[in-house]
Amino acid sequence: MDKKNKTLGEFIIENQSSFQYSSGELSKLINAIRLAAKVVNHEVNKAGLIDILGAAGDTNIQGEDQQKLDVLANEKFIQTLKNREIVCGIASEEEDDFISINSQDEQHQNKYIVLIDPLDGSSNIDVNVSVGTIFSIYRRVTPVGTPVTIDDFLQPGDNQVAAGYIVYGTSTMLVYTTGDGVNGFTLNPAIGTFYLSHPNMQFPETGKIYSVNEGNYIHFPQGVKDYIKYCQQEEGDRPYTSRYIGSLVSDFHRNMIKGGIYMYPKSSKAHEGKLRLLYECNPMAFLAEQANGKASDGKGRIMALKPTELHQRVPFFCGSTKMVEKAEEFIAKANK
Ligand code: P6P
Repeated sequence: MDKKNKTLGEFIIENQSSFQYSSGELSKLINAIRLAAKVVNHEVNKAGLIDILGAAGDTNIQGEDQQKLDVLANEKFIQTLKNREIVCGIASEEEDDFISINSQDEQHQNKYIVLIDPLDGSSNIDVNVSVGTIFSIYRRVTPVGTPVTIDDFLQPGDNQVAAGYIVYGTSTMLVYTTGDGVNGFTLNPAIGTFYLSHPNMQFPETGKIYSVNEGNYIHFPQGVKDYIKYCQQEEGDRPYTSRYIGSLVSDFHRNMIKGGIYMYPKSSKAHEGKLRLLYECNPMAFLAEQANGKASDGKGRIMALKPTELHQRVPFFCGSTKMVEKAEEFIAKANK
Protein backbone atom coordinates (compact mmCIF):
# COMPACT_ATOMS: atom_id res chain seq x y z
CA MET A 1 0.00 0.00 0.00
CA ASP A 2 1.18 3.52 -0.83
CA LYS A 3 2.69 4.86 2.45
CA LYS A 4 1.12 8.28 1.96
CA ASN A 5 -2.45 6.97 1.80
CA LYS A 6 -2.08 4.78 4.86
CA THR A 7 -4.45 5.60 7.70
CA LEU A 8 -3.42 5.56 11.36
CA GLY A 9 -5.63 2.52 11.88
CA GLU A 10 -3.93 0.58 9.07
CA PHE A 11 -0.50 1.64 10.34
CA ILE A 12 -1.26 0.39 13.87
CA ILE A 13 -2.44 -2.98 12.60
CA GLU A 14 0.58 -3.36 10.29
CA ASN A 15 3.00 -2.50 13.09
CA GLN A 16 1.46 -4.15 16.10
CA SER A 17 3.75 -7.15 15.76
CA SER A 18 6.72 -4.77 16.30
CA PHE A 19 5.24 -3.66 19.65
CA GLN A 20 7.02 -5.87 22.17
CA TYR A 21 3.94 -6.27 24.35
CA SER A 22 0.51 -7.62 23.66
CA SER A 23 -0.41 -6.01 20.33
CA GLY A 24 -4.13 -5.61 20.87
CA GLU A 25 -3.58 -3.30 23.82
CA LEU A 26 -1.39 -0.91 21.85
CA SER A 27 -4.11 -0.56 19.24
CA LYS A 28 -6.71 0.18 21.91
CA LEU A 29 -4.44 2.71 23.61
CA ILE A 30 -3.56 4.62 20.46
CA ASN A 31 -7.15 4.40 19.21
CA ALA A 32 -8.38 5.89 22.48
CA ILE A 33 -5.94 8.76 22.07
CA ARG A 34 -6.94 9.15 18.42
CA LEU A 35 -10.63 9.48 19.37
CA ALA A 36 -9.97 11.98 22.18
CA ALA A 37 -7.71 13.97 19.84
CA LYS A 38 -10.54 14.38 17.34
CA VAL A 39 -12.97 15.54 20.03
CA VAL A 40 -10.48 18.05 21.48
CA ASN A 41 -9.53 19.22 17.99
CA HIS A 42 -13.17 20.05 17.33
CA GLU A 43 -13.42 22.08 20.54
CA VAL A 44 -10.07 23.88 20.01
CA ASN A 45 -11.12 24.89 16.50
CA LYS A 46 -14.39 26.28 17.90
CA ALA A 47 -12.46 28.39 20.44
CA GLY A 48 -12.34 31.28 17.99
CA LEU A 49 -16.11 31.51 18.27
CA ILE A 50 -15.96 31.86 22.03
CA ASP A 51 -17.62 35.30 21.93
CA ILE A 52 -20.60 33.73 20.23
CA LEU A 53 -20.53 30.44 22.08
CA GLY A 54 -19.74 31.91 25.48
CA ALA A 55 -16.46 32.02 27.41
CA ALA A 56 -15.48 29.55 30.10
CA GLY A 57 -17.82 29.80 33.04
CA ASP A 58 -20.67 31.17 30.90
CA THR A 59 -23.44 29.13 29.35
CA ASN A 60 -23.31 28.99 25.58
CA ILE A 61 -26.12 29.58 23.14
CA GLN A 62 -27.25 25.99 23.64
CA GLY A 63 -27.46 26.73 27.37
CA GLU A 64 -24.50 24.36 27.97
CA ASP A 65 -21.85 25.29 30.51
CA GLN A 66 -18.83 26.56 28.58
CA GLN A 67 -15.74 24.86 29.98
CA LYS A 68 -12.15 26.04 29.90
CA LEU A 69 -10.59 24.09 27.06
CA ASP A 70 -7.83 22.57 29.17
CA VAL A 71 -10.45 21.29 31.63
CA LEU A 72 -12.49 19.91 28.75
CA ALA A 73 -9.44 18.32 27.11
CA ASN A 74 -8.48 16.74 30.43
CA GLU A 75 -11.96 15.27 30.90
CA LYS A 76 -12.15 13.95 27.32
CA PHE A 77 -8.79 12.15 27.47
CA ILE A 78 -9.47 10.67 30.92
CA GLN A 79 -12.98 9.53 29.99
CA THR A 80 -11.84 7.99 26.68
CA LEU A 81 -8.90 6.17 28.28
CA LYS A 82 -11.09 4.87 31.14
CA ASN A 83 -13.66 3.47 28.71
CA ARG A 84 -11.10 1.34 26.90
CA GLU A 85 -10.50 -0.99 29.86
CA ILE A 86 -6.75 -1.33 29.39
CA VAL A 87 -5.51 1.54 31.55
CA CYS A 88 -5.16 1.07 35.31
CA GLY A 89 -3.99 4.58 36.17
CA ILE A 90 -3.83 8.11 34.76
CA ALA A 91 -1.85 11.20 35.83
CA SER A 92 -2.50 14.62 34.35
CA GLU A 93 -1.17 18.15 34.66
CA GLU A 94 -4.78 19.09 35.48
CA GLU A 95 -5.08 16.60 38.38
CA ASP A 96 -3.31 17.08 41.73
CA ASP A 97 -3.02 13.32 42.30
CA PHE A 98 -3.03 10.28 40.02
CA ILE A 99 -6.31 8.52 39.17
CA SER A 100 -6.55 4.81 39.98
CA ILE A 101 -8.86 2.90 37.64
CA ASN A 102 -9.82 -0.32 39.36
CA SER A 103 -11.46 -2.54 36.80
CA GLN A 104 -14.54 -4.25 38.24
CA ASP A 105 -14.11 -7.11 35.84
CA GLU A 106 -11.16 -9.21 36.94
CA GLN A 107 -10.62 -10.46 33.39
CA HIS A 108 -9.46 -6.98 32.48
CA GLN A 109 -6.01 -7.14 34.00
CA ASN A 110 -5.20 -3.58 32.99
CA LYS A 111 -1.44 -3.19 32.61
CA TYR A 112 -0.86 0.36 31.33
CA ILE A 113 -0.63 3.78 32.90
CA VAL A 114 -0.89 7.02 30.95
CA LEU A 115 0.44 10.46 31.86
CA ILE A 116 -0.91 13.47 29.96
CA ASP A 117 -0.59 17.18 29.54
CA PRO A 118 -4.07 17.54 28.02
CA LEU A 119 -3.64 20.99 26.53
CA ASP A 120 -0.12 22.35 26.71
CA GLY A 121 0.23 26.04 25.89
CA SER A 122 -3.50 26.61 26.42
CA SER A 123 -2.90 30.32 27.14
CA ASN A 124 -2.16 30.60 23.40
CA ILE A 125 -5.71 29.68 22.47
CA ASP A 126 -7.04 33.22 23.06
CA VAL A 127 -4.53 34.54 20.49
CA ASN A 128 -5.12 31.73 17.98
CA VAL A 129 -1.66 30.18 18.35
CA SER A 130 -1.24 26.40 18.08
CA VAL A 131 -1.40 24.24 21.21
CA GLY A 132 -0.87 20.56 21.90
CA THR A 133 -1.60 17.43 23.92
CA ILE A 134 1.31 15.33 25.19
CA PHE A 135 1.03 11.69 26.32
CA SER A 136 3.38 9.16 27.89
CA ILE A 137 2.62 5.44 28.37
CA TYR A 138 4.22 2.90 30.73
CA ARG A 139 3.49 -0.62 31.88
CA ARG A 140 2.65 -0.71 35.59
CA VAL A 141 5.37 -2.01 37.94
CA THR A 142 3.06 -3.05 40.82
CA PRO A 143 1.10 -6.35 40.68
CA VAL A 144 -1.65 -6.48 38.03
CA GLY A 145 -5.10 -6.55 39.61
CA THR A 146 -4.12 -4.32 42.57
CA PRO A 147 -4.72 -0.54 42.74
CA VAL A 148 -1.87 1.44 41.19
CA THR A 149 0.54 3.25 43.49
CA ILE A 150 2.76 6.31 43.00
CA ASP A 151 5.60 3.90 42.11
CA ASP A 152 3.80 3.09 38.86
CA PHE A 153 4.08 6.75 37.86
CA LEU A 154 7.57 7.58 39.17
CA GLN A 155 9.35 5.49 36.53
CA PRO A 156 12.36 6.79 34.57
CA GLY A 157 11.57 7.88 31.02
CA ASP A 158 13.59 4.94 29.69
CA ASN A 159 10.70 2.68 30.79
CA GLN A 160 8.17 4.32 28.46
CA VAL A 161 6.51 1.93 25.99
CA ALA A 162 4.94 4.69 23.88
CA ALA A 163 4.76 8.50 23.78
CA GLY A 164 3.53 11.21 21.48
CA TYR A 165 1.74 14.47 20.96
CA ILE A 166 -1.14 15.99 19.06
CA VAL A 167 -0.45 19.48 17.66
CA TYR A 168 -3.60 21.52 16.96
CA GLY A 169 -2.07 23.87 14.39
CA THR A 170 -2.72 24.90 10.80
CA SER A 171 -3.47 21.22 10.52
CA THR A 172 -3.94 18.73 13.33
CA MET A 173 -1.26 16.07 13.58
CA LEU A 174 -0.72 13.06 15.81
CA VAL A 175 2.99 12.18 16.18
CA TYR A 176 4.00 9.14 18.23
CA THR A 177 6.56 6.39 18.87
CA THR A 178 6.40 2.90 20.37
CA GLY A 179 10.21 2.64 20.35
CA ASP A 180 10.51 1.86 16.66
CA GLY A 181 10.95 5.34 15.17
CA VAL A 182 8.63 8.36 15.02
CA ASN A 183 5.70 8.70 12.61
CA GLY A 184 3.39 11.67 11.99
CA PHE A 185 -0.27 11.48 10.95
CA THR A 186 -2.32 14.42 9.65
CA LEU A 187 -6.04 14.64 10.28
CA ASN A 188 -8.36 15.05 7.32
CA PRO A 189 -11.12 16.92 9.22
CA ALA A 190 -13.63 16.36 6.42
CA ILE A 191 -13.74 12.63 7.15
CA GLY A 192 -12.14 12.48 10.63
CA THR A 193 -9.30 10.23 9.53
CA PHE A 194 -5.59 10.54 10.34
CA TYR A 195 -3.28 9.78 7.38
CA LEU A 196 0.43 8.91 7.50
CA SER A 197 1.94 12.18 6.24
CA HIS A 198 5.39 12.13 7.91
CA PRO A 199 6.84 8.59 8.00
CA ASN A 200 10.05 8.02 10.01
CA MET A 201 10.54 11.60 11.28
CA GLN A 202 14.17 12.46 12.13
CA PHE A 203 15.83 15.49 13.69
CA PRO A 204 18.53 16.90 11.36
CA GLU A 205 21.86 16.34 13.18
CA THR A 206 22.22 20.11 13.50
CA GLY A 207 20.17 23.18 12.66
CA LYS A 208 19.94 26.95 12.72
CA ILE A 209 16.97 27.57 15.01
CA TYR A 210 17.17 28.13 18.75
CA SER A 211 13.96 28.35 20.80
CA VAL A 212 14.10 29.96 24.25
CA ASN A 213 12.23 32.73 26.07
CA GLU A 214 14.95 35.38 25.88
CA GLY A 215 12.89 37.59 28.19
CA ASN A 216 14.37 35.45 30.96
CA TYR A 217 17.95 35.89 29.71
CA ILE A 218 19.24 37.85 32.73
CA HIS A 219 17.93 35.10 35.05
CA PHE A 220 19.65 32.20 33.22
CA PRO A 221 22.78 30.39 34.51
CA GLN A 222 26.02 31.68 32.94
CA GLY A 223 26.50 28.61 30.72
CA VAL A 224 23.07 29.13 29.12
CA LYS A 225 23.80 32.83 28.57
CA ASP A 226 27.12 31.85 26.92
CA TYR A 227 25.36 29.39 24.60
CA ILE A 228 22.73 31.97 23.58
CA LYS A 229 25.52 34.47 22.78
CA TYR A 230 27.25 31.70 20.76
CA CYS A 231 24.02 31.26 18.74
CA GLN A 232 23.95 35.00 18.04
CA GLN A 233 27.62 35.32 16.99
CA GLU A 234 28.51 36.07 13.36
CA GLU A 235 30.68 33.03 12.62
CA GLY A 236 30.42 29.98 10.35
CA ASP A 237 26.74 29.11 9.93
CA ARG A 238 25.74 31.59 12.67
CA PRO A 239 23.96 33.72 13.75
CA TYR A 240 21.11 31.25 14.10
CA THR A 241 17.45 32.26 13.92
CA SER A 242 15.44 32.63 17.12
CA ARG A 243 11.94 31.14 16.94
CA TYR A 244 9.81 30.78 20.11
CA ILE A 245 6.09 30.06 19.80
CA GLY A 246 5.49 29.62 23.53
CA SER A 247 4.02 26.18 22.84
CA LEU A 248 6.43 23.31 23.49
CA VAL A 249 4.75 20.92 21.08
CA SER A 250 4.83 23.48 18.23
CA ASP A 251 8.46 24.52 18.80
CA PHE A 252 9.50 20.86 19.10
CA HIS A 253 7.58 19.89 15.94
CA ARG A 254 9.11 22.68 13.84
CA ASN A 255 12.61 21.93 15.14
CA MET A 256 12.22 18.20 14.38
CA ILE A 257 11.37 19.02 10.77
CA LYS A 258 13.83 21.90 10.21
CA GLY A 259 16.54 21.21 12.81
CA GLY A 260 16.92 23.23 16.00
CA ILE A 261 17.09 23.27 19.79
CA TYR A 262 14.36 24.06 22.34
CA MET A 263 15.48 25.22 25.79
CA TYR A 264 13.62 25.81 29.03
CA PRO A 265 16.54 26.28 31.46
CA LYS A 266 16.35 26.72 35.20
CA SER A 267 16.70 30.33 36.29
CA SER A 268 16.70 32.53 39.37
CA LYS A 269 12.92 32.76 38.79
CA ALA A 270 12.33 29.03 38.11
CA HIS A 271 14.89 27.11 40.15
CA GLU A 272 14.16 23.74 38.44
CA GLY A 273 12.87 25.18 35.15
CA LYS A 274 9.16 25.23 34.24
CA LEU A 275 8.49 22.04 32.30
CA ARG A 276 7.23 18.91 34.03
CA LEU A 277 9.42 15.80 33.85
CA LEU A 278 6.73 13.12 33.73
CA TYR A 279 4.21 14.38 31.17
CA GLU A 280 6.15 16.97 29.16
CA CYS A 281 9.92 16.26 29.18
CA ASN A 282 9.97 12.44 29.22
CA PRO A 283 7.53 11.91 26.32
CA MET A 284 9.23 14.62 24.22
CA ALA A 285 12.61 13.09 25.12
CA PHE A 286 11.44 9.63 23.98
CA LEU A 287 10.34 11.11 20.66
CA ALA A 288 13.58 13.11 20.33
CA GLU A 289 15.84 10.08 20.90
CA GLN A 290 13.71 7.92 18.58
CA ALA A 291 14.17 10.65 15.94
CA ASN A 292 17.99 10.66 16.40
CA GLY A 293 17.83 13.83 18.48
CA LYS A 294 18.80 14.41 22.11
CA ALA A 295 17.04 15.51 25.30
CA SER A 296 19.00 16.70 28.33
CA ASP A 297 18.57 18.53 31.62
CA GLY A 298 21.77 20.39 30.73
CA LYS A 299 24.02 17.71 32.21
CA GLY A 300 22.64 14.30 31.23
CA ARG A 301 19.80 12.38 29.56
CA ILE A 302 16.30 13.36 30.64
CA MET A 303 15.06 9.75 30.33
CA ALA A 304 17.69 8.48 32.78
CA LEU A 305 16.36 10.68 35.59
CA LYS A 306 14.59 8.86 38.47
CA PRO A 307 11.46 10.91 39.23
CA THR A 308 10.70 11.78 42.86
CA GLU A 309 7.40 13.67 42.51
CA LEU A 310 4.42 13.50 40.15
CA HIS A 311 4.61 17.17 39.09
CA GLN A 312 8.33 17.78 39.42
CA ARG A 313 9.97 20.24 37.05
CA VAL A 314 13.34 19.88 35.32
CA PRO A 315 15.49 22.07 33.06
CA PHE A 316 14.97 20.95 29.44
CA PHE A 317 17.25 21.12 26.36
CA CYS A 318 15.95 19.13 23.40
CA GLY A 319 16.45 18.84 19.65
CA SER A 320 19.23 18.34 17.10
CA THR A 321 21.98 16.31 18.74
CA LYS A 322 24.91 18.57 17.90
CA MET A 323 23.06 21.68 19.16
CA VAL A 324 22.10 20.05 22.48
CA GLU A 325 25.69 18.81 22.92
CA LYS A 326 27.02 22.33 22.27
CA ALA A 327 24.67 23.77 24.91
CA GLU A 328 25.80 21.06 27.39
CA GLU A 329 29.44 22.02 26.59
CA PHE A 330 28.86 25.68 27.50
CA ILE A 331 27.01 24.68 30.69
CA ALA A 332 29.84 22.32 31.74
CA LYS A 333 32.49 24.96 30.98
CA ALA A 334 30.70 27.60 33.07
CA ASN A 335 30.30 25.13 35.96
CA LYS A 336 34.04 24.32 36.12
P1 P6P B 1 7.07 30.82 29.01
C1 P6P B 1 3.28 26.38 27.95
O1 P6P B 1 2.78 26.93 29.15
C2 P6P B 1 4.63 25.77 28.27
O2 P6P B 1 4.46 24.75 29.21
C3 P6P B 1 5.30 25.26 27.00
O3 P6P B 1 4.40 24.74 26.08
C4 P6P B 1 6.00 26.51 26.47
O4 P6P B 1 7.14 26.21 25.68
C5 P6P B 1 6.41 27.22 27.77
O5 P6P B 1 5.49 26.78 28.78
C6 P6P B 1 6.29 28.72 27.64
O6 P6P B 1 6.65 29.28 28.90
O7 P6P B 1 7.52 30.99 30.44
O8 P6P B 1 8.22 31.05 28.04
O9 P6P B 1 5.84 31.60 28.64
